[in-house]
Amino acid sequence: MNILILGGDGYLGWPTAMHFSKKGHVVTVVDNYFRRKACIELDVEMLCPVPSLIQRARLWHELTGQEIKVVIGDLTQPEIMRGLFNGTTTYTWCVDSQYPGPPDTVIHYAEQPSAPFSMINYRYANITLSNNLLVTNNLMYAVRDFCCDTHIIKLGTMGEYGTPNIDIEEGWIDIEHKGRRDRFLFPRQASSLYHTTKIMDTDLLWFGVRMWGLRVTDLMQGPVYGLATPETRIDDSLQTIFNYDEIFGTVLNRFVVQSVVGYPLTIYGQGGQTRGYLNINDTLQCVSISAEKPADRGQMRIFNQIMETFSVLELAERVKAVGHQMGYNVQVKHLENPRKEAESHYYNPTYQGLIDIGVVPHYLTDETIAEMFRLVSKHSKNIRLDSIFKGIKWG
Ligand code: USQ
Repeated sequence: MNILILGGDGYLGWPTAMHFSKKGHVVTVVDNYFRRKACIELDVEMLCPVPSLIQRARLWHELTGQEIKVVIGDLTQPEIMRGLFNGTTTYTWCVDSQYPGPPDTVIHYAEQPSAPFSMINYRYANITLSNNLLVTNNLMYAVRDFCCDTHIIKLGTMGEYGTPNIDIEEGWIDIEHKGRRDRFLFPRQASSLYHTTKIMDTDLLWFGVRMWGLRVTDLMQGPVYGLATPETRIDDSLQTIFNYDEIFGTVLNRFVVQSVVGYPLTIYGQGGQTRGYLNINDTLQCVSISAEKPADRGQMRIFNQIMETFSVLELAERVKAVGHQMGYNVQVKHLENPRKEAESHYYNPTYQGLIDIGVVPHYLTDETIAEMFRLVSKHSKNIRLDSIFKGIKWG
């Protein structure tokens, strides 16, 4: 397949690019280094310095003989997006500069992915809104105008649903009202501006499916954990961007880093907040199988991309237990919750669709947590305590 990955420099984008490239697909990645620039602006750092996208693509080629074409560009500019579909793109780095044709599959990660970032103030809210909606709209129109058959795989988020007091279905719900029945998108009610943009993305693409018969898979992903995939293990310089700070770090990754440096685990409020989680390797599996088994033309296929659910307290207990076995003195601390969210709630999402198409879950084992400890501890000298908790208030 000819695969285009939007947001190819990120935590998930780069491992996804290597995953598809290793399987022999033609891969192009696009990124504007948003995350790297935002980390500098907000004075937070990644666990370790990661070579640029071009340097990693060059190394990947040296080590494997496979090419990942790189475009450094801002996809909110329609011309940059459209060039990838009509053959007028200029590669920033590649081995073979011949255009491989319009993509069979586009994997869309090119979004501002942090809920706390979106809640800092109106400026960061605007960056989130304009980036996420313009990139999605530019993608939708490029596909509509140049290759309606391209399969769009968009990363959505479980946070679109919020924490309703009813079971969460996979994207759709049948409603009977005054004796008549119809099928609708499951009610969404986000608790951050970032999550709200993801709802709007879903609405945009659903519009494109109804209007122009596009082919879309929307993956409602929960928080991801982990640092290593088979391809990042090939060489230290191929590792992925890994954040542990309050803005870009996700909770389990943060807890492992906190344990390694003896920082009490930052449980926000009561810790009863329950979410669906998945290993970074399962993100690759879900995206990969979705690409191999695409949605039909005119179908908006929605999967809940999680493998199991945990409360924050349960995660903290799991990390603490493994840390103690490994000789770390892990403490936990309940902090006043900087976010506005339910701390004790019903949560029962359905997540069968991806398993039905062939995904085999990697569950969170003690060994998985222990491996995270081992990988993080290699870089413990880089960990900055001051970026672990800044207390960005949402209320
Ligand atoms: N939490 C803590 N302590 C921390 C960090 C987080 O108690 O130090 C709590 C949060 O309050 C929240 C839960 O852990 O209740 C998850 O927080 P998170 O920061 O891991 O995840 P979230 O902000 O929801 O966002 C992340 C990704 C986002 C993705 C989302 C999936 O950054 O891109 O869309 O997970 S989901 O949460 O299902 O919406």
